[in-house]
Amino acid sequence: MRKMSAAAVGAVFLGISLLGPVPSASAAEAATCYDEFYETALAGYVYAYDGANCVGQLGLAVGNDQNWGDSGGSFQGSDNNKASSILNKGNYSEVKFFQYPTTYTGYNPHICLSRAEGYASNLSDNYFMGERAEGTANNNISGHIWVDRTACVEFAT
Ligand SMILES: [Ca+2]
Ligand SMILES: [Ca+2]
Repeated sequence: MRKMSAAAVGAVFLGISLLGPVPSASAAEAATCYDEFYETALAGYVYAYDGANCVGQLGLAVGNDQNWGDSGGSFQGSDNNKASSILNKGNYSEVKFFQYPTTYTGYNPHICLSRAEGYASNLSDNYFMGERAEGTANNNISGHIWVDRTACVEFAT
């Protein structure tokens, strides 16, 4: 059900896009993750935000949170399927974000964010596994773990 609602949001977004492109000037005027947040982010943590450009912090985590929809860990309840921008200032190199909680035993697409990349300011143009058919990571992340670089197939940019 929750994935249906994410798809509905995407459909609305596509509808808006048909009316005309959103002026890129509005994005240029907005703060970026770097300007506003990366410099002051705590070393060792991964952050997630409800809005683009690191606006509307959902939470931050020094460790793993394998289910963003449960009542434990750094991300809980309504944090599930809500992240629209992410930031990695961790001491480990990569954070692997999953479409479903990691306890899910079926196919679970992911996207990774490296410390070197630092942040992804708008997940709406980042697709799980780098494949458009997998769907955008925007409002669709349900868990994360810290991993070695070799554990990732696709990286957010
Ligand atoms: Ca969001
Ligand atoms: Ca959690």
